Amino acid sequence: MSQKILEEPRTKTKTAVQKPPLWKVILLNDDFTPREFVVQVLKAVFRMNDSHAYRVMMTAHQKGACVIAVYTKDVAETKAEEGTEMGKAKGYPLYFTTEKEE
Ligand code: TYC
Repeated sequence: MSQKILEEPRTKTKTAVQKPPLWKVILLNDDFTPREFVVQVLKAVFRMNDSHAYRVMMTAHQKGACVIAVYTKDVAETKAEEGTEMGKAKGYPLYFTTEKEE
């Protein structure tokens, strides 16, 4: 009959679970993009409802910029590009940027 010998591992490995770093998407104000269009883009790209989109737009309008949300790097960059491109397609200087969250 075979017998299994159970041995304690001699070393223990601690595996630290790394959270992926998050990136902020930031909306920048400009003097030309119509407010209503900014709201439309926020709803389409960032899945915001009317009142949330309006509040974010007004914060950027009054303060110069507004953090919209945080995502993994790829998603943040893709969404920022999508929003910026929607403005560009209409000839507006609407601009979304990304920044690593510390
Ligand atoms: N400032 C713009 C206007 O007065 C509206 C606007 C708001 C544009 C927020 C960009 O991120 C922005 N028409």
